[in-house]
Amino acid sequence: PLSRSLSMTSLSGVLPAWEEDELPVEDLLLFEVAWEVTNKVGGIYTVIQTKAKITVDEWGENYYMMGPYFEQNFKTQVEGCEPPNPAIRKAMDALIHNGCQVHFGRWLIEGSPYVILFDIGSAAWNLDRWKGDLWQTCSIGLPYHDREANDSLILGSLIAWFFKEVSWCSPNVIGHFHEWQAGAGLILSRSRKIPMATVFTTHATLLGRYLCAGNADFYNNLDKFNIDKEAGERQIYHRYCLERAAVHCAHVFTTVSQITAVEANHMLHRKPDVVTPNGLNVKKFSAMHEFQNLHSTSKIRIQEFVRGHFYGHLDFNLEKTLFFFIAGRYEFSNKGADIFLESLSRLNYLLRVRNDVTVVVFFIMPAKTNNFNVESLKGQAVRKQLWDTAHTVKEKFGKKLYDALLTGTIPDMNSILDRDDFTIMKRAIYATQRHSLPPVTTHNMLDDSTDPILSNVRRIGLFNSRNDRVKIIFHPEFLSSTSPLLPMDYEDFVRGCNLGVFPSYYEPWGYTPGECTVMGIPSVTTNLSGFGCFMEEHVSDPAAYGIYIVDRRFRSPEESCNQLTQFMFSFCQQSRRQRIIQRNRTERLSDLLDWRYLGRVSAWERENHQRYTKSITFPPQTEGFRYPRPYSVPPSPSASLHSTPHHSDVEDDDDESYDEDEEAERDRLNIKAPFALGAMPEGKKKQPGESGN
Ligand code: G6P
Ligand code: 1S3
Repeated sequence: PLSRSLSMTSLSGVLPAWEEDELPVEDLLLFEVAWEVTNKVGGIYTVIQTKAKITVDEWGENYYMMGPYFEQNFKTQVEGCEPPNPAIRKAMDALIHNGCQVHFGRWLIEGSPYVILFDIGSAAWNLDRWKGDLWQTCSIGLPYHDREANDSLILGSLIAWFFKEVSWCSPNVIGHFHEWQAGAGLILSRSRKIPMATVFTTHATLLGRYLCAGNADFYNNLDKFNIDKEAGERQIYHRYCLERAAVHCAHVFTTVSQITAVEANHMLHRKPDVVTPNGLNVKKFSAMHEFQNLHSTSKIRIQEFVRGHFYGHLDFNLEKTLFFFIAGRYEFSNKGADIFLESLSRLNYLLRVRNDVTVVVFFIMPAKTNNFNVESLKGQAVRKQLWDTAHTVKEKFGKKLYDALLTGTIPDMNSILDRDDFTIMKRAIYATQRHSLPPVTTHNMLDDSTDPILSNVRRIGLFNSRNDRVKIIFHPEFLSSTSPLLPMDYEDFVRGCNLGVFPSYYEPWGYTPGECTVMGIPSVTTNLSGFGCFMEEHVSDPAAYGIYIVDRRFRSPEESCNQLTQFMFSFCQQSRRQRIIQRNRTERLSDLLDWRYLGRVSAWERENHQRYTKSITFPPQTEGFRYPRPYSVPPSPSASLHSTPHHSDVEDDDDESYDEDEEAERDRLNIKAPFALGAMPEGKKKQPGESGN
């Protein structure tokens, strides 16, 4: 398996020729190029970071990631070292001797991959010359004011230069470039006829993102857009040209989902050769209940935060409170925050008239802020003070009780606390009085009046008032365990929530629901996201597994909103026991999202084995397997609450004796062809709704 059916002969002046001879992996160098190497901006960071371990396991010292150098990132995430390969040392030296800074080290993530980072600032003096080169080569001009495009050209020029140097010593080079910011490196490498194999992966098309954010009816008009005109009107024509040129220069073009493959065909005029769904680095626990325990521990921490945030207004029962959240890049309509808010206002109405559940909804989307607001910080301080007071009084009470018991007496409970103790407690309670509602946002927003989330909250009137059953907390910053307000990292936070809600309109893949799945947390996604389509294809009854797929493709926004409201309302009607069963099922899908499985069908295997050999047809990667409907779901939906674990009329919230592992095991055994890594079962594809029983 460690060989590649690929061989390249460098023919000066022409593109590399490929033969069928086997080349062992030891003779190949694989470089993965992305703007987000050691640099977290969005989803691509998650792709390369989670894939690192499995790639290093296979490619060892022959795998390198390349990206821009940022001093702070390097200092905090990279351990500098010497390159083990003399060809790389030599190529780096060639750049360094010409005044460009290049840094080498191991990225301190799982797998510790080697990284080569190029200092853009140190090479910026070449910008005008390199712009000229780009123009001469492919007639793409970059305007001076687009810093991002200029930086991507500097990075691309450095990388193409580096590849040229490497190719003198090591002829078998593969370059995998992600997204348009890395595209210039590919274009220049190809135009300079550097003998190397190239792959370009798009994680979203520039035009798709812009058109959707502008509220275009995108999917119904894919073939009707005048793409040059649209790009020009949005002042991204030069970026679009870089993207399209990279797509057409690459030997292999890939994307992350079928839906984006269709989009790319229309927006970039090339059909991707292969679709490579995004995976995760899944860690399995030996016992089922371990991840349930983690949910419980993290939930307690979120409850603590909520106690502080709602001080003085804590008239809802935290035991009957569910935590929902949405997280990601702040693209209000692309990420579906618009229909989410609308559905929340409808859910609020339904819960007020029909249910005693409260839902606290977190919006974790970074926006421009001027730090935390005083009211939010005060809330946590008040909670801490109440905790300290309770603790002091408890200590005093305990000591007096202990002394009394030592003397063989039971103390008079009415006099065990003195007047001072009561004074302290009364003062603590007085401190919890507030004259304003608990804040919707945790930070001082710079664009408060025009912010889309806040504007919509004002429109629907969800201000955290006492009679609202849906409460909103907008945290416009990514989470961090060092935050003074909500000191949790993202993973712990997700584990503590009950439902992730990601009703995206534009989502080439969508890591957020996948991350929920591998942690056993149910989520809402859509049939316009790569993840949602992937789940629809591979799971017979996704909702039974805690994957609710909103139809945003064939329904109107109003209907989608109603469907989302219904999903959330049904979720609120589940008992604790039902939620536990559902979490077990959700977690069981994690194998499907494991890189160890998805990596097997990655572009590399296909490209190297097929593209340049005789066979260039790409069969669908995961066809042949479909998760059956769980055994414990009654075969007819009419017999149960639709798509939720079997419904019991008995309120069993406190039934902690329920053996969830046993039920999970029964469901697992029912999957006749267990989804074993490396052994993809063949077989008839099940039709939607077909029972696995
Ligand atoms: C886990 C824990 C249980 C806890 C439950 C809360 O399953 O093992 O002890 O009661 O989480 O679940 P909930 O859905 O109410 O957050
Ligand atoms: C993109 O990041 P985004 O959130 O801007 O790439 C991700 C990784 O492939 C993908 O999951 C996401 O849908 C895209 O949008």
